Amino acid sequence: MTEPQWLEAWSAEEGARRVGELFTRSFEGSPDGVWSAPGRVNLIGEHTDYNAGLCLPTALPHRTYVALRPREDDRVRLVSAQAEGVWEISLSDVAPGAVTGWGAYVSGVAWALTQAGHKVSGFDAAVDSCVPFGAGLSSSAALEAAFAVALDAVGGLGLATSDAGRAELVDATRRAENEIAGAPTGGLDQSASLRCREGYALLLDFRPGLDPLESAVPVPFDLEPAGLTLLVVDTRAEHSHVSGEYGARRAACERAAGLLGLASLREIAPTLGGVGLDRALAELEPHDPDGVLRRRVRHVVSETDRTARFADLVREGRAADVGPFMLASHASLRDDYEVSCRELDLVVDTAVAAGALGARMTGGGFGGSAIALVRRSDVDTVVAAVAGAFADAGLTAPAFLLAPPSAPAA
Ligand code: GAF
Repeated sequence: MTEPQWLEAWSAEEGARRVGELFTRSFEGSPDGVWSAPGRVNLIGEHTDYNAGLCLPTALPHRTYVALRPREDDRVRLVSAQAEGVWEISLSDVAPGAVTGWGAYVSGVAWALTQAGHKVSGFDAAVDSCVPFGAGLSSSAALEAAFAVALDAVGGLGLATSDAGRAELVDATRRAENEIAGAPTGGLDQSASLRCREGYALLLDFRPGLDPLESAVPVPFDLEPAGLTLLVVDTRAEHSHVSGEYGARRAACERAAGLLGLASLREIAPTLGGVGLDRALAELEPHDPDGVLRRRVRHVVSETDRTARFADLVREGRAADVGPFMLASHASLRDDYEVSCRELDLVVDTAVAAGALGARMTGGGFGGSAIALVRRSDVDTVVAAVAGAFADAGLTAPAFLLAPPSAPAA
């Protein structure tokens, strides 16, 4: 069998060298600076962000790098090591529905900052990334967040220097993705890329109106003392959130909340003293002949509960005990939310059979990546078992990453 493929993160120096050279080859002169932002893994709390629920991501060591120089006019010119040619637009032409291609994620950030009242000029920029693309590890959010901190710095906006300011940058990057790139995502990925901290997971609470201290609470996440590690498996089954399935899940949740007369499904959470789950499911029954709405609701409500309990265990230094919550999350996403796929299920089943303490899909699903909590001494065994299972099933070979909780956009 061929050797398993590991995706290593670049050092900051390598990332800066790559985009610096690409900038100089593509545009005259040098960039004003280099900025970068990480992809993320979500430990638990999936499809809860757009339901005002809880999520618990960490930032990856894998980052997207941007070398940028502002311009006098409002022209944007972009090159990427991952794309052909120069992507160009004038900022005055950026509007919902008017932009196509990967530059939508970038020009959308400039547009959203302008909408929020900031002055943003045009720019030339070069991009390169070691965040695997289309792998459910937030390569889009890493791109948006790297540009958010770059435009913040060259425009002297001063937002990236405080967590409250970073929360504003999250809003801008989320609007870029929703309104300009057209992906109806919920803000988890942008929050993780801009607000996570090295050595910590971030307990995100998406109830509207919370102040920054309440909406993102860092939770120390150090697996070393327990002899554990977090293994990420990129299944190579590509996914996209611009496609209809993600939007359909979101629409079903909004419909269920509307039928129940609630602002969001979070109000069902037992811990908030809102309506109980059983009562909500009974109320939905007459509107839900095939049971789909009730399954979606059951996932969302139980997932926020699992996330709170997972975070409590981590706070108590009991990360070795979170495995059952990971497995329950995966089962709920597979059976009730129906966003898993054959490749993700194969990783989870194989990793657990080979000794992982827990495993689950991470991110939006329909492809992408899974995570496994593994004793350090078992990593090679689990990796070999997963690679072998993919080969036996005739699937494209997966790739593997290690995910120590890393630093945010800077
Ligand atoms: C994707 C989305 F971008 C997030 O907003 C979130 O909904 C996630 O899927 C599922 O938890 O990553």
